[in-house]
Amino acid sequence: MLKKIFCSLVLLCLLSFSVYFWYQLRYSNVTESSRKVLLSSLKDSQSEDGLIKSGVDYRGIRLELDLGKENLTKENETTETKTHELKKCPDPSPLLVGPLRVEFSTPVSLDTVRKENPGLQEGGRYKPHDCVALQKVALIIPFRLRDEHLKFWLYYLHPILQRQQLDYGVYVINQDGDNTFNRAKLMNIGYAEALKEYDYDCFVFSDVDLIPMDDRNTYKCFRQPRHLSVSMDKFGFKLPYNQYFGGVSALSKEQFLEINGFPNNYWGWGGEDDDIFNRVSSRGMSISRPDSEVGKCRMIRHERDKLNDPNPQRFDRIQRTRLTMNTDGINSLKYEVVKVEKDPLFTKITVDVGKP
Ligand code: UDH
Ligand code: NGS
Repeated sequence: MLKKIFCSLVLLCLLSFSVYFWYQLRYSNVTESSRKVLLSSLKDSQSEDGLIKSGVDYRGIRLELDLGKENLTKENETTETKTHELKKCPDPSPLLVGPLRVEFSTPVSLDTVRKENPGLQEGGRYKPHDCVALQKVALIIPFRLRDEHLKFWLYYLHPILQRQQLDYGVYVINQDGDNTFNRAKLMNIGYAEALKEYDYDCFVFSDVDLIPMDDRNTYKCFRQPRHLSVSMDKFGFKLPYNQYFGGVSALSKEQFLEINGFPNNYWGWGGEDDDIFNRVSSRGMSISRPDSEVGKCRMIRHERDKLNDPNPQRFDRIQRTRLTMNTDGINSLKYEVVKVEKDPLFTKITVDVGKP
């Protein structure tokens, strides 16, 4: 009898232990895997003071994770621990100096620019060492046959962007062949290609011949789409017209997607920037701008480019933005990458954009 009771007790104990272990194993796996799914499915979004990840978790509950504080999964622990120790970079950056002297009389060489910017990583990438940048910014330059201008752009902009403490990359989107130039389509391509490389949350689109004259004009994104080249020397340091959105502009990923990116069918000079302005205002957004002192910039003087004659269709097209913007944009973008070149100062992506 005693033996029977003893045996039943042992069996009961074994059973409870196995139930306990099974429960532990299952519970910890579910938590771990749900967290992984959650982290990878959350979308980036921007807050006033930096970046948060937000979305809906596996239970359908809305979450906002500040990645600066969030404990990440084990495989990320080693790389992320370093980031955890760093604080967010202050806003504005304490490294800014204000007004800058900008002139183009002495040519610069790429070698000099490379030597003067030893902190860059292959492809024109940079991030501050002692703090976590507030934004990850892709700088997109529509380009064809403007190598002299590009040297000045890199010479002036790299030190400025580093003082602005941005986590950034420079993408020169070079139109291949000798068809008519298409600035807006090249900028769409820049957006798509940069995102293949890094999780950028802000896109600054800059003409290659425009240089800011004050480093307080931060090349980052704001709550509203930003126009940065507001006070150009060639327009007497004034806006040529209120709706002007050409030269240099900055849109967050969300803002860019909200307007379906830029038009792909403006071939030749003019109007594509007005179309982008129309897209922004038709979505109820406004344009944010620095004041005319901080927004001063110089344009490198040049002749009209070949294969970029004024587009005779531009006036008709800008009348129809609201009708065309949902079907012509980042959702209809088609192109082919011909070549990708990595220089220490920039990533050059040569593309076939097709023809009109
Ligand atoms: N771009 C090129 N190559 C070209 C054409 C344009 O790289 O062949 C790029 C470049 O980044 C340029 C931008 O596209 O800054 C805008 O070019 P644009 O021609 O629309 O504007 P930009 O202000 O010149 O450079 C306007 C015509 C100037 C005529 C001056 C006559 N004295
Ligand atoms: C407007 C153009 C814009 C252009 C702006 C400034 O007239 O695309 O002039 O040009 N719009 C149309 O033609 C519809 S600029 O003086 O920089 O060459 O950006």
